[in-house]
Amino acid sequence: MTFEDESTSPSAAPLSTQELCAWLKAELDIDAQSADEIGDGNLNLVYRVRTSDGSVIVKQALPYLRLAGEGWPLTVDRARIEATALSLHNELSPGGVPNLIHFDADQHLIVMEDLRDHVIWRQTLIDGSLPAGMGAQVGEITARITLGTSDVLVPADNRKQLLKDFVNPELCAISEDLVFTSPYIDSPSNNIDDSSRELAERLRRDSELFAESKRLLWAFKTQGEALIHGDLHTGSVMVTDGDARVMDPEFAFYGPIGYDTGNVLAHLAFASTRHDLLGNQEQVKLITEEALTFWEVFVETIAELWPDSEPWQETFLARVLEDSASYAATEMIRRMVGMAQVADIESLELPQRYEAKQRIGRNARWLALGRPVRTVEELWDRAIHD
Ligand code: SR1
Ligand code: MG
Repeated sequence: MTFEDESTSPSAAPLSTQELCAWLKAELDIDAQSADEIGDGNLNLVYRVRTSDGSVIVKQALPYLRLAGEGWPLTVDRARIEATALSLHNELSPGGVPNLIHFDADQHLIVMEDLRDHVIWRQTLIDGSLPAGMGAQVGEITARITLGTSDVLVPADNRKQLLKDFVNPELCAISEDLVFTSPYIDSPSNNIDDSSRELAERLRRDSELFAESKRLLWAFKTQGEALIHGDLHTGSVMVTDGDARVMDPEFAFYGPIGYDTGNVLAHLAFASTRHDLLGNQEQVKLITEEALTFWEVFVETIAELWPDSEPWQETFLARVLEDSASYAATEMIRRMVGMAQVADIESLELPQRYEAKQRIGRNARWLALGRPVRTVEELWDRAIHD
């Protein structure tokens, strides 16, 4: 399903909760009784709306970044991208994402299923309540939505239409800047404190790493392999016993598949590093299992979907694995010194927070500049090395 963004003058004002309930009743015949803003993301407002028989989630995109306010304008087209991606992801990986109930192009509102029994995967990784098997599910979903939108499985004219539908320049520009550029320069968007100052200064002098990051930026901009999620971290996944759902695909665009897989592995490495520094070896073991099965099931699912007429599956997987190492590295670095840091590390006290950032910085450099990885075990060992 595709959606047109028909609006001409995006509203800068959030709907009040009363206006939102009235709108849901009038437009969608949803018996909305009350609404609370529950979002803690960087981009949008998110409401839980109680109805007579349950609840729904409503996400509103305003023409600026929630994190920064009106001083950082941002296209509301991100709501169309997210709704279109959710709908397509649900076709490619049924039950792998929240159900889309409605998209409104005028209000830039997405109404979707409320996953009330689920919690953010990152939270469970931090507090040790991690349900088993989530890595495997995310591996399968990632394989289905990437290979399923790639030229390997989609006829050329359909794929070209998808490429057009998912041109996402403003959100890509955020990643191009925050992931591949700012961490290596003295940028006002960086977030440096006593735990990261040394690392940030070292990064600014590291011309070899900067050159590699620039090479990866070029690949990020030019390798339109598949419709990738574009922000696939452990905060973009909701989990409960036996069920994982990938959400928030507003950064989706045609890019390198290894960007998604590398992001998942980087964020699992954050959680593992946290627990290692806190002496929770049992958690390190569980997270390692999640990381390795994420990749294993990603590979199995690719093998299951791969057509016999394409005799280069091994080359494809070797390339995605190498790219995963590279993009895990850029993600590890940007979350240590750049904007939008991660609770896995930020909630550590000093000196562990300092040690975590030093370690993650070293490991990222090894992932990016060491000889190419050949196995996921090798990738993971480098990502969590102490
Ligand atoms: C300016 S938005 C900051 C970050 O939040 C999103 O989750 C993306 O990771 C983005 O880079
Ligand atoms: Mg997000």
